[in-house]
Amino acid sequence: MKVVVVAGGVGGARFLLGVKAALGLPATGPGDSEHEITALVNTGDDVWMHGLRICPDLDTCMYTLGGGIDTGRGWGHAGETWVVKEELAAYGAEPDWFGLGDKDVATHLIRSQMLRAGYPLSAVTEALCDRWRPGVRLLPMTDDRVETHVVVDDPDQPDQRKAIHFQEWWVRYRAGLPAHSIVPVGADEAKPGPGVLDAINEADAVLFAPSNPVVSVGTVLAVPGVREAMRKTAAGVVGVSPIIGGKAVRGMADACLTAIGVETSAEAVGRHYGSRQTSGDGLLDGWLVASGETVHVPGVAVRAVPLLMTDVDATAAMARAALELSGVDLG
Ligand code: FO1
Repeated sequence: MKVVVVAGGVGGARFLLGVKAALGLPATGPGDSEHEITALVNTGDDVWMHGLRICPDLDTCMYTLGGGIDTGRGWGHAGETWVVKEELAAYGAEPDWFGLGDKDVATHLIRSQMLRAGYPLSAVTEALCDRWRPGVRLLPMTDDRVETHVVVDDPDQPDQRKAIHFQEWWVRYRAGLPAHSIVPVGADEAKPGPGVLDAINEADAVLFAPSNPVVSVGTVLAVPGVREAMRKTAAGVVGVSPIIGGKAVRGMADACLTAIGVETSAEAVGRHYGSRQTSGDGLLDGWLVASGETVHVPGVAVRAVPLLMTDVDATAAMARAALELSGVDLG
């Protein structure tokens, strides 16, 4: 079976563990030849820091699916140390608010070296995955540079606005500065990465992970050509709500939804993605919401199931429900 999952960082990676388990694969480690799971991963969070190219969502998926993630944080290596970060701070090197782990630095050194040698991000990701064996094909949404920026009131000059990189808004300010707008800079000129459109066209099912609908799923959908392929594919397209009981499960999806004028509710996000059948630009055939919620999205089949990814079994049940709602036969 060919399953495509649109994913961001922590939520997307955890969901992918469940998709593997739902298809009878071990959650971490290599897959098998019977199933092909492809993750279309957001690269709008990517950032140059200290001369290194950091790709948080790709790395979070790679480490999580490869069994190397720090499960408490949800990002970065297990058993991480921070000596390089401390040494950089001792030099007064900015930024000092970003957690650059020593083991993580090796990943960024390999990636930065390959990028500087002219390899596209997709080839770099493939090379890194040779080591981590995630059992899922991790495809950057694009090989072109797209970086999400957030327009906020300038903390130093309150009557001025400024655009800061998503990572600064997310990590330094914990999304605490109200976002006037969120812009995936470069998206309009970006081309889908190698394999992205083919994966969507050839899929048996396309799932939106319960990732941030704005800065993760939304950014992948902002790459020209991706939405059109989603609307055209023969696969059923099903999303999983990242909002339960009117609250974002983790991260700051609410701050992002507010920035684009969407209410923080499963119903509003479902309507935001829209119906593929009955609207001109909608994408969903199905929408998975949390048990007990009554959600109506015109033109979209809604199902309520437990949505907390408390462990792999719970996530596998969610993934199975999403796959069934997409119309595939899990046997
Ligand atoms: N998130 C934080 O909240 N604090 C950090 O210091 C931090 C460092 C970091 C380093 C590498 C990496 O791959 C991810 C990192 N993240 C950190 C997570 C990251 O900012 C977010 O997970 C994604 O950008 C949003 O999905």
